[in-house]
Formats: sequence, structure tokens, C-alpha cells
Amino acid sequence: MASEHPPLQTVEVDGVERQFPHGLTMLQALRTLNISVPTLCHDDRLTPVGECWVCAVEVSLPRGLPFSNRPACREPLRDGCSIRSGSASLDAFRRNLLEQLAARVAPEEMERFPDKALHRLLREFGVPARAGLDHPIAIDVSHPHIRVDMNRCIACRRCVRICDDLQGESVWHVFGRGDDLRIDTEGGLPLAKSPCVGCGACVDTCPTAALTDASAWHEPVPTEWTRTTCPYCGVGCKLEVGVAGDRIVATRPVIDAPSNKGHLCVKGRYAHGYVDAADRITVPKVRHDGRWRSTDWAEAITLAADGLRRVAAEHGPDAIGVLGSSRATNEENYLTQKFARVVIGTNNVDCCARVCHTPSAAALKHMLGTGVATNSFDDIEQAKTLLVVGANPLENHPVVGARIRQQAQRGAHLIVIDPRRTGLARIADVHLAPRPGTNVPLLNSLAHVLFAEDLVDRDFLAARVEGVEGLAAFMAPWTPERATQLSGVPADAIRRAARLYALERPAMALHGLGLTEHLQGTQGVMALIDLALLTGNLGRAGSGINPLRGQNNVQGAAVMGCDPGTLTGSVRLVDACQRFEAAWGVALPHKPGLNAVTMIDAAHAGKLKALYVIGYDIFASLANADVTAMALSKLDLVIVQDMFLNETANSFGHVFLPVVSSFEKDGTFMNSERRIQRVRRAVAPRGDSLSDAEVLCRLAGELGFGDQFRHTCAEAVWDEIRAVWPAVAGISYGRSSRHGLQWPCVDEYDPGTAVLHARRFANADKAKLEQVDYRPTTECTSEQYPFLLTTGRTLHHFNVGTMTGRTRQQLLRPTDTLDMHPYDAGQLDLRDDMPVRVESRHGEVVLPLRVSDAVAPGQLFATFHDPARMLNRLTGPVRDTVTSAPEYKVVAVRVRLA
Ligand SMILES: Nc1nc2c(c(=O)[nH]1)N[C@H]1C(S)=C(S)[C@@H](COP(=O)(O)OP(=O)(O)OC[C@H]3O[C@@H](n4cnc5c(=O)[nH]c(N)nc54)[C@H](O)[C@@H]3O)O[C@H]1N2
Ligand SMILES: Nc1nc2c(c(=O)[nH]1)N[C@H]1C(S)=C(S)[C@@H](COP(=O)(O)OP(=O)(O)OC[C@H]3O[C@@H](n4cnc5c(=O)[nH]c(N)nc54)[C@H](O)[C@@H]3O)O[C@H]1N2
Ligand code: SF4
Ligand code: SF4
Ligand SMILES: [Mo]
Repeated sequence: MASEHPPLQTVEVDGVERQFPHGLTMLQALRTLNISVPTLCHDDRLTPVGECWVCAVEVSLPRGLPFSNRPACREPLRDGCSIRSGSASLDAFRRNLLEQLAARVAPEEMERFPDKALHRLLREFGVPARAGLDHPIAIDVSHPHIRVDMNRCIACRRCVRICDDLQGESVWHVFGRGDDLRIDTEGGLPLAKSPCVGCGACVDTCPTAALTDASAWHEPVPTEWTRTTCPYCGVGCKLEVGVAGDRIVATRPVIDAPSNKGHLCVKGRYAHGYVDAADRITVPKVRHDGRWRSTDWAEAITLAADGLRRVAAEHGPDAIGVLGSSRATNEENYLTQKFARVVIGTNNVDCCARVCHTPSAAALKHMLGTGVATNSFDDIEQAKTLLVVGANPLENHPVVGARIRQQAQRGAHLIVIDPRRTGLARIADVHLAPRPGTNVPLLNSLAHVLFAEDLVDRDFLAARVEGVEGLAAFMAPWTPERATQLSGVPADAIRRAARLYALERPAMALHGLGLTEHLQGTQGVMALIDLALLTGNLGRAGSGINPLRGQNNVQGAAVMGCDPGTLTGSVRLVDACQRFEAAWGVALPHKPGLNAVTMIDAAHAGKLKALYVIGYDIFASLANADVTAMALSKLDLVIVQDMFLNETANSFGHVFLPVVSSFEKDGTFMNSERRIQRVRRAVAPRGDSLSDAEVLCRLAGELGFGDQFRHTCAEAVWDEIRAVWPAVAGISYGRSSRHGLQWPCVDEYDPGTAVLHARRFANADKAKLEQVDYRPTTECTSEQYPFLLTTGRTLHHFNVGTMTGRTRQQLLRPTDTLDMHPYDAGQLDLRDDMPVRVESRHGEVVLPLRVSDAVAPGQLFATFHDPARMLNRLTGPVRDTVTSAPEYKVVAVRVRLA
């Protein structure tokens, strides 16, 4: 039997006897002694290949035999060996290698790219670069972010390996051998025409100027690097921002960051140009007679405060609504809801979590006691089966998507439930493609199979779950054949999926908006939780129910209390009002407020009079845009706080308060796996713009609540949050400085929590199964509207495009598209790029067509990233019955040539 602590290995290093644990390479062992060994083809993120030999060390094995050179990066450490890490002959050996490689390096490029690994080594060894600036191989500048100059290639294959192993796209291939060896794309395509997703990993690992950031050729070399968190999605990648002359000129991934492990996607890596976009607004503005006028903060704050005061005096505080920003920090969202409750005196406060994962939060809270992801991204590598439901992580959570794909390629089973053949669906063991809107019958039929084939985990059910008998009876009629009729998914595929999920454990479920943005959004998530409970796939590593949260801080915004029914820490008003009244020293409104969607209803009905919208383009992003527009136009006061005059500001704003981007302020974001991570100022605030926190504090002061909003810095706000929410009490700025911590983390000795519900559920010992009946949506196809459209995202743009639309991402994807199956396109005589008019019962838009077999015949897919298209004119009024999340995922439409 293997002992828990295998004996250490004894190795002689540079004449001194040392002991090491097993499983290290020589390079790793030497690094533990702080002995630096030069490396070139090696990258810690990749399996070592020992190709370049620059890391050679002298090894005698067993000790006493003559020494010979071995590549330290690849060579496993062996008991009884002797290593010399440096010597005159090693030095000559390495220098000789570098001298040969120097023929591929141009002196000018060494200066432009001082951090490239080969350039650094040449400098260290004093070897002069010898290449001229001639380019026998054409330079490929097709890609907006990446420049390819294979004249500089030293054939280390780092790009090939990283694109294979980290990103999984396999863009780079090795052609030929020996001196003729060259690296190229399949078919020699320009990078922009290849399957490259622009993650930049190959650029980042390339040790020469063969692969470089296109921008680096006209930007100065960064003089300072600041570690912060990506401003886009809920993966929460850590990155370093390179700054020169107070401008962001580069970014790179943090190698040892927990969620991205040295990887980024194209947006984190390249889409920061919005920070200095020409049309960024950096002075406050007020609108008179339809025209914006620039002003100073004093006037803008006075006007905003007067307006709010007037509405409250005339119509009461509940005539005002406040929307927090899922893009802003935890600290700012905490202040936002505190502002609504303390200063305005209303619980009408919400954020865009409403429209994406409140159904997940509601279902998880109801059934398991905590409304957040149960597990962590690190569980992906522990899962034997991955179940991806209504999510497209390769595009929307790309770093997690890459991790899922890698795990599947390592042999884990992959089940994808999505009407479209997404990137992951293409490599799945089982792809169940339900007609949009039929998750519940499909998931129920999976539960049916679990009972019928006795695949349930009896021990787990007995110990931890209630309602088993009832659910068994309820599921009896939900046969796969019945689900086939409703969803179109073949019964045998349903059975196969159920078996994999139940038998190949641990099985981890990750889900997205394809499950939540429906009439039965919350119930869909409940049906999924049933499956996890039935199979014991909860409370253990590699399992769980994991909503892939949307924005950088949507999880944070909601948990901070930008929610009309809960206070900081997701505690219900009825349970916690008194505690918060004591903490904040004021009486609070006790009645739950309006949510983002019902605020619009109230505006429409003339009951809501003012809206203070922070970092949320509600007009462009809410469903049924024409109705949203009518409602917003009835408001007496719309205050927009943003970096840009977004569609809401443009069409309905009265006061515009300009704020800084996350690169210009400090704070924290909370990622999808409950990790609190630091955000740090890398550049100075642009123009007169202030942070959201500063604006909220000024406005509160103007309205007479200066005492409650006297925060000197983000850390002071965070410490107030720790005082009112015990689950983060142990997360100080100091402790979260490097990797962040996952809550619950109750004191400074608590390492944080990677897996929830390990022994018991948050609210009770036992979780309760839910019987979810199917209720079809009223949004149905008809003779007039024969197509079923579903809406969502693509890799290159983010939500309503406010930020990515102001970057070079625009060159990768200039506008939204309508995807249609080749069969339907043929029937309608439509081809790629033709402009088509899409009409629903609610409105119409014009989009360029893209013929694609990713969608099924009769179904369509469109993105909503281009505000000029306003896709949400098409989406309708149907909402999740529990949380009001709009049914963005089902729209009946007709299509014709525009
Ligand atoms: N590149 C990029 N990344 C993003 C964003 C972005 O805009 N762009 N936005 C961020 C935000 S705010 C969010 S919330 C997340 C969202 O991330 P996801 O949840 O992945 O988002 P979507 O693309 O809207 O929808 C996911 C999938 O649901 C499928 N679907 C549609 N109808 C159904 C159905 O009835 N059943 C099932 N099972 N599936 C269905 C669609 O085909 C689609 O592939 O992404 C975040 N990340
Ligand atoms: N048809 C269709 N519509 C959808 C969806 C869908 O799947 N289909 N998905 C829905 C979903 S899930 C979501 S989350 C919404 C997203 O809709 P939005 O929340 O409107 O989208 P974002 O693009 O994230 O825009 C947020 C705004 O925040 C601003 N911003 C960025 N950083 C900061 C900051 O630090 N402070 C402040 N004050 N502002 C900042 C940006 O400039 C931008 O104007 O769209 C929804 N709409
Ligand atoms: S940028 Fe990423 S996807 Fe593109 S070739 Fe490089 S590693 Fe591959
Ligand atoms: S995966 Fe998400 S968090 Fe990571 S770099 Fe891309 S957008 Fe940013
Ligand atoms: Mo979202």
C-alpha cells in the first residue's frame, strides 16, 4: 500500500546533499533552492518537452557515473543522482546554443520586446542579436491583435503546444523537419482567417518576436505592471496591465491565478481600448431642451439631488428606482443599495442579475439554502462527467470553456444540452438539442430515467434529501418518449445522458441563460438541481450546480444587496432590517421594492417617476425595447452614471455622471465561484470622471446623509461590508491581495470555501426535491411567425457592446448576425451577408444573414451586441414566473430579404 508520505529523495546539488519530495523535475527541484536555470522552450503552463536544451544541467546517475548534459525542464528528479546546475562547460554549451538562435533576432526587436524569453537570455549572456530586418517569409498582419513574423521563429513549438494544450484551438502546426521545419496555420491561412480565437496565449509564450501583439509595434514598452481583475465576464481572470505614460499599452495573464491559470480570452487580453475611446464622457452633463450641456460636478450633483428630492417629496420615495452596476465593484454596489435604502428610503434597487441568473439564485436558495454556485472552477479538472446546460462557455466564459474542453479531451464525459451545436456540443459525448423553451420536460425525463433504471444514489438520498417518494411518483409519467414529443430530443440520447450523469461520477453541472431566461427559468434550474440531488452530485469535489455568472461582478452586485428583497449577504429584509438599521443608524423601508423589470412596468403605469441607472444600459438590454422606450420616456428624471452615453443616456437621460473604468479605481469583484478578487488602479482617472463610490458619496452628502457615506477609500467600504456580512469577515484586503478568497470565509484563519454543502445544506440538514410541472411559453410559432429565434452572445463582443464596440474587436466582428440553417436559407433563397428583416409580434430589426449548421432547421440565433441594431425590439413580454427574468431565449419570428 502506498504510504501517505513517501520517503524523500536524496539528491546532490552542486556538491550539497539535498532532499526533495517525489514527482519533481530537475528544474522544479532546482527552483525550490532558488537556483535559476535558463529556459527557452519551457513554459510552466505546458508539459515540458526539453527541445531547446538551453536548460541543460550536468547530471550523474547514479552518483559516481560520469556527468552528462540533460534538459532540466524534462528530466525527472531521481533518488541518488547528482546535479551540477552551472559550470564553465555548461555556460559554453548554453552560449553556443544562444549564438545560433541569435541569427533569428534583430537588435531593434530585442529592444522593443525586452521581456521575450530569448531576448532576455541573449542580454543575460551578452550574446549579440544578428538578424537583419529583411523578411523572406511574408509578415502576416491580417489579425487586428496579433502580428505573425515567422522569420523570427526558432521552432521551439511553444505556440503549437499552448494553442493545443491551454486554448485547445490547435491553430499552429509544424510542417517539415530539420532545417526546413516551419510553423504555420493549417493550409497557410492568414491568422484572421484561421480558427484562431485571439486569446493571445501563443503571443504570450513565444520567446521571440515571431508572435507579438500588433499594438506593441506602435506603443511604448510598458514601464509599470499592475495586477488586477478582468473587467468583462464572471470567470474573473487575473491579469497584469502594462502602462506607459499613464496609458494602458499591454495586458498579460497572471500565471498562478486560480481561475485562469495563466490564460486569458481575447477580451481580457485585448479589449481595453474603450478606456481611452474618443467618445468617452469625462465631464458631467445635463440635458436642456433635448441638448446635452457639459457642466461641473457641483452643478450636476445639485441637479441630480434636487431632482431626486423633488420626486420623493411629490410622489414618495417609492417613486424612485435605483439600478446598480454589475460592472462596478462590490464596494460600489454595497454603497448603491445603501444609498437607495438609507438616502432615498426605498427598496426599489436592483441590478442586471435580474435578467440573467436570479432564477439560479432563487432555485438554489430555495432548495439548497444558498443561492450561489456550489463548486469552483478547479472542480472541472476533478469531474468525470461535465453537464453543460444552456451555456456556451467557449465563447462566453472562454477560459472556463477551454478548461472544460481540455478536461473532455483528457477523457471526461461531456453532455451538452443546447438547441444549437455550440463548440462544446460538437465534441460532446451526448448533445441533447431541445427546442428552445423545453428544458423542463427534458430534465424531467432525465429524472424519470434515474428512477426507472435505479440510477439514484440511495445512500445520499436517505441521508440528505427529502421528497424522494413524491418525486418518484411525479416523474413516473415523464418518460423520455414523452419528452421527445415536446422537445424533439431522441429518447435513447436522453437515456444515455442520464446514465453518464449518474454513473460516471463525480458529475459537475454548469449552466447558463439557456436554462434561466425563460418563462420557467427558476423552475428549469430546480429541475436541474433535482438531478444533482438524485445522483448525489452535490457537496463533493467535481460535482455541483454551477451557474456561469455573467459579468465581472454580477454575483457581487446581487449579493451586496442590489436586490429589492434582500440586504447585503442575501439576507431577506424581514430577517435583517433591524440589524442593518442598527449598523447604519437610520430607519429602513421594510417592504420589498420593485425589481429592474417591474420598475419599467411601474414607469409605464406612471407610478415610478425617477430612475438612477448606474452602469446598466437598461433600454438596449431589456426585452421588448419599444415598450421599454415608452416607459422610460414617461419618467421625470433619469440619471445615468456611466463611461459612455449609452442608449439609455442617449435617448432618455437628464443628468449624466461620468465615472472611471475599473482600470482607474480600487476595489474588489466577486467571480462566478464566489471568489473575492482585488481590482487595482493602473492609470489615473480620465478627465473629471470619478469612481462610482465617490459619486454616490457626494450625492448622499448633498442629500444630507454625509455621515453614512464618509468613506475614505475602497478598503474602508469593504471593511464595513465585512462587519455586516459574517460570511466574508475573514476576507481582508491583505488576505485577498494575491489570489482572492472564496466565501464563506468567516475569520482570518479560514482558508475560504471551495465546495458548498459538503456535510449539510445551508438552511437545513436535508435538501428538498421539487416537482416541476411543464408550462409551455405563450411565445409560439405560427403560420405568420414560423421561426423560433433564440438570442445570445458571441466571443468577440460583450452584452450591448458599449465597451467592446469601442475596441478593435469591432474589426473581428463588425455587427450582429442572424444565424439560419442552410436548408431554411435555401428555401428562402437567402445567402450569407444578405440583409434580412426579422419581424416578431413585438417589433422588427434588420440583420445580416449568416448561414450556419449550428442552428437546427426552423430555429434561428441572433446576437444583441450592436446597439445600432437594437435586437431587443424583437424580444417579448414573457418572463420567468418567479423572478421576472425576461424570456430572451424564445421569440417567434418571420424573416424576409430587407
Ligand atoms: N463574449 C461574451 N461573453 C459574455 C457575455 C457577452 O455578451 N459576450 N455576456 C456575459 C453575461 S452578462 C452573461 S449572463 C453570460 C451568459 O453566458 P451564456 O449563458 O453562455 O449565454 P447565452 O449565449 O445567452 O446563452 C447560452 C446558450 O443557451 C442556449 N439556449 C437557448 N435556448 C435554450 C433552451 O431553451 N434550452 C437550452 N438548454 N439552451 C438554450 C443558446 O443556444 C446558447 O448557446 O455571458 C457573459 N460572458
Ligand atoms: N436579447 C437579449 N438581450 C439580453 C440578453 C440576452 O441573452 N438576449 N442578456 C441579458 C443579460 S444576461 C444581461 S446581464 C444584460 C446586460 O446588459 P447591460 O448590463 O446593459 O450590459 P453591459 O454591456 O454589461 O453594460 C453595462 C454598462 O456599464 C458600463 N460600465 C462599465 N464599467 C462600469 C463601471 O465601473 N461603472 C459604471 N457606472 N458603469 C460601468 C458600460 O459602459 C455599459 O454602459 O443584457 C440582457 N439582454
Ligand atoms: S491567439 Fe490563441 S487561439 Fe489564436 S493561435 Fe494563438 S494560442 Fe491559438
Ligand atoms: S474569460 Fe472572462 S474574465 Fe477571463 S479574460 Fe475572458 S472575459 Fe475576462
Ligand atoms: Mo448577464
